[in-house]
Amino acid sequence: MAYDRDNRPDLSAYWMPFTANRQFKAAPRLLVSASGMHYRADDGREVLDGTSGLWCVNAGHGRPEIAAAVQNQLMTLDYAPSFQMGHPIAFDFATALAQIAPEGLDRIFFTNSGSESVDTALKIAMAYHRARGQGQRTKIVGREKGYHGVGFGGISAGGLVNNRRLYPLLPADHMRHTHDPARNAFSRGLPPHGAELADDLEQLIALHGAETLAAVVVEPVAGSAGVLPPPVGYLERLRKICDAHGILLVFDEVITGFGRLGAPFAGQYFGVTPDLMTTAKGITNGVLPMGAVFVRREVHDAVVNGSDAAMEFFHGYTYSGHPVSCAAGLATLDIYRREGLFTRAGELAETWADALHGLRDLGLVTDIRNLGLMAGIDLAPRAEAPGARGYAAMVAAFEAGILIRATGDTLAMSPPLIVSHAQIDQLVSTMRAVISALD
Ligand code: PXG
Ligand code: PLP
Repeated sequence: MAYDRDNRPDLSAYWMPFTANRQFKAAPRLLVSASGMHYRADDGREVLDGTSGLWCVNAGHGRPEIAAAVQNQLMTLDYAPSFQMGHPIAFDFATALAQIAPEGLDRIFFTNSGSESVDTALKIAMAYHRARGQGQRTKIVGREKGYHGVGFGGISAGGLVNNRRLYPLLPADHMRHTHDPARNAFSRGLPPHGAELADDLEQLIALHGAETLAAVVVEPVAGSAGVLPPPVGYLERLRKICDAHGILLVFDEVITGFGRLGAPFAGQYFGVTPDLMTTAKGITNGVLPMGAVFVRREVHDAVVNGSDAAMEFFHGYTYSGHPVSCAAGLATLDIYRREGLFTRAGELAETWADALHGLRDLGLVTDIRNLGLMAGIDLAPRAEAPGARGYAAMVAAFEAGILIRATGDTLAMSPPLIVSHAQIDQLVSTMRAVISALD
């Protein structure tokens, strides 16, 4: 059935995720099709995708190569059991991922989402320590403002209060976040100040004892919290402290993975290699659910060779390594490679930064941050109504023909890596008009 403004679906049954349901259903925004850099809304308008969907459609929409690979796989082997049985394309996809992975992270565990990747990585970290006789290492260190999905492991490591406050959590503690507009406002790229915040980890070690800590989990660039690039030297410092205390370092690359910064992964961009890396989203260009945990070979070997049990690791999903998702993933990697999309964000980064920082004269704008093809713009909150101005900006931007994200009063953009210079201009000039018109 073709939907349009006069022929809308019944909205009542679907309980929408991370959505103000009552507000949305009173004034819905429906997307009905997509191609290349654009969505089409149900009133027929084209909307330029400034967010790669939800940070996932890195090669743009409606790629025929992916559609063909998916159709072919569906008709060849639509599903096969993932436990105690294998199918070739899952092995092929893992091999292809290992080839683009940061140095040494060449063992791959498949999941279906970023949330599952994070929970899986935490279990691997704990299994690793146990296999080495350090089973008391079960606590997790995360960071304020961190987003690691919505599983119980991910919300425990995460640092967003609304995602945590209602639930019992796993043992975890948190470093301070690195957002410091007083010292770093309007930095281009990495903020100069704040590497010393990594020393919070030393304090948590002093408080808890290193022998109780399993893993430190951070986004190399915090995404959901409003695009927070790490201070110069910060990630290096975390790596050093983890090494000194036998704590595993997990980079959550669900957003930064697959070319967002101008390298396949942020670990490569920063020259800092984690022990585990969680991914999802761009792994299939967002077209089918899939995630993967990349594991340093020694960590894998310690678990897999460190146990006499026939089954070394009691974990997995019905759809781990789903053949159709693997087909989508292999076709996606082909596109990324063939079209140079792993490095395109680096080629555009200066243009992107110039265009964005051109907005700094707007009275409501209190900070602008950028890295690769990510951007965060902070607006001064309305008195007594935090988040209202950001939400109004998102709605106005959509009406003006661009899709952006708002988290509180921070506006985020992360366009597909195929974005043109003219489309960058359109995104930023529309943002200028939208922000200028806000009350
Ligand atoms: N880790 C990170 C770093 C993420 O950004 C997840 C884990 C969870 O992935 P799944 O696939 O379970 O959603 C994410 C997801 C936004 C936004 O605009 C961000 C995400 C998802 C939806 C919206 O802030 N990140
Ligand atoms: N709940 C029940 C009753 C199940 O049988 C299963 C899987 O067999 C699950 C949950 C887990 O589902 P999944 O493997 O898709 O995560």
